[in-house]
Amino acid sequence: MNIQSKIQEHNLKRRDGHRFQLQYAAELLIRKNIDFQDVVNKIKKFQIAIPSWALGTGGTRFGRFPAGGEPRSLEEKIEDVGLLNALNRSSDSISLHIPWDVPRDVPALKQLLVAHSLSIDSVNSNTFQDQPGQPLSYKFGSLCHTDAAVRQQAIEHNIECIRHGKALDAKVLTVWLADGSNFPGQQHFRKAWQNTADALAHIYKAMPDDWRMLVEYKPYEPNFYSMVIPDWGTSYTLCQTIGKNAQVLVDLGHHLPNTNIEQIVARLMHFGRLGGFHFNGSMYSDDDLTTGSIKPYQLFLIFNELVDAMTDPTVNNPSPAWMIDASHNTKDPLEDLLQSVQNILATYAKALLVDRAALAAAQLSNDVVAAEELLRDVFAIDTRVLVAEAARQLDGAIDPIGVFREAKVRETLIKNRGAKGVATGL
Ligand SMILES: [Mn+2]
Repeated sequence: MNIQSKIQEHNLKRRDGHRFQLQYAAELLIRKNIDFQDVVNKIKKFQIAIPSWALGTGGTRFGRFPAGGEPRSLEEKIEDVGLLNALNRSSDSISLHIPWDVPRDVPALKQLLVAHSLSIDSVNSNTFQDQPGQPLSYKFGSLCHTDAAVRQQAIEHNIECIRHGKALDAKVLTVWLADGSNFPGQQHFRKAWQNTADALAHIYKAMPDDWRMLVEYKPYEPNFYSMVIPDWGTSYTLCQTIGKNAQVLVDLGHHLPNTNIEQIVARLMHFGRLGGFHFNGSMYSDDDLTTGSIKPYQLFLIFNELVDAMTDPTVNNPSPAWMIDASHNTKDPLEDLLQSVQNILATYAKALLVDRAALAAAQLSNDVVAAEELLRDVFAIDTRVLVAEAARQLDGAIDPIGVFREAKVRETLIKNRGAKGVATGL
């Protein structure tokens, strides 16, 4: 299938409707003294990594209903992300999970990445499962384990991840630990923290100087009494202990209900330690739904803080790594990812439209209503046309899901790969 000709054909069909909406948006921005093309250029630059594990159908512990045509190898995962990127021009990299995505033929993979204009963004270690043939079990933890031999095995696994990542020119190691306890008294909290800090420091030393280690937190699950890294504060203290290239990773689903995530984001950027972001949507906690599907206003408030810090020259925070971390058990995984990216970019675009000088003035004079109205006004603007225009200018699709369906992508994938395939690692 030649997706590029399908995109052109489709854009031509939608040209008039797109121009009509674009004209209105451009006029609106002129009235707000905002340079339209400047906003579009910023959207074009905002690239969101796709995780290899989100390309297949996810399951719950009750069941799994495959979409069919799922990628059976790392090569096929690269092809799927290449397709997404051709459609939306905003997903130019992939996050790998080791050992699910251990690269076999590195030169061939590199060629395939170049052919699809993709790169490897990060490698994610996995010490939350036992792998076949693994000598020691992670049942009672990995980097925090009471037994030094288990900790050593987990350290070596992370170093192996760095090795695979180096071979494919990645620059980020993401560490999420399932370590914790299920019952009171089970774990010595202070010793568990110290073991984890010492082990992370070991792994950090094995990392090249231009790499970053992202330390993810999560309040509960799979352990339900305590997690060793339950919150951003614990991640932050670990990162401070390890070194400047260790930074906190915020996963939107890794918070207790009603947590003020936008404030966490602001704090971390103020301290220069927001290293990365895992986008997803949630109703309760780690639901891994489509980004922006349940609480779009919260996503906007988060982006408002991100943009505020990113445009403030006094903030010294490295450019965060943007990634999706979601799972889809009812939607077509590729359509879900296209929706997620569109929601992320449209929300980012809204945050770019906030009048920061007026907001600062309203805050300074404690004009609560004026400050809130500045945000509400921008939130109500439909910015999807700006996202579509950014994609169009880069030869992507005005309506990526529309092309995906018109080109019968899923049907073709099922024909080529089979209906029952299960994406590796899932
Ligand atoms: Mn995550």
